[in-house]
Amino acid sequence: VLTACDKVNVKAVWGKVSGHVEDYGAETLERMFCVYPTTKTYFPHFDLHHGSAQIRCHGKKVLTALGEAVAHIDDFSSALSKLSDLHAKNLRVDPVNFKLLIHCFLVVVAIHHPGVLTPEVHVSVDKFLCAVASVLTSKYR
Ligand code: ZNH
Repeated sequence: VLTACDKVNVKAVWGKVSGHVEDYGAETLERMFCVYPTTKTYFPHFDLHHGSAQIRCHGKKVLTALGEAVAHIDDFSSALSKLSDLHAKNLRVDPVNFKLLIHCFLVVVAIHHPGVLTPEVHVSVDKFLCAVASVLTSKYR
């Protein structure tokens, strides 16, 4: 459960991210595909080379969706309901992959904003992202 303090921390971090959703989204995906190559199996139809327009576009979509969740932080499961249906019914992404994406995103934030992810803030953002992932994987069965 996110505390009031977690919510403040998540919103503060999002304030740093929101102006860079395409860049940070693309970096997150590129890092995930490089470090955890099995994640590439979900994107056989994508050009996965550095600078790929498809990666940039998809990265922007993913981070924009996270931004929606931040904007509705008190009720993000309804805000993400359609996306949850899509991941459960069409995409069927193995839940382990969400951890990998979350990790890569945190690394990208830490690189661009050293000092922002204090241990306390890191915990809050990780809690939030894990909660989002559990919504996106909640309709699998
Ligand atoms: Zn996902 C899609 C979000 C995770 C895989 N996604 C998607 C989209 C979005 C998202 C927004 C778009 C939709 C439409 O179009 O409508 N994701 C997301 C988020 C997350 C995720 C927020 C976390 C947190 N995913 C994920 C993972 C994976 C994935 C982990 C694997 C690895 N997705 C995916 C795919 C798709 C998507 C494959 C489809 C793409 C295309 O375009 O085709």
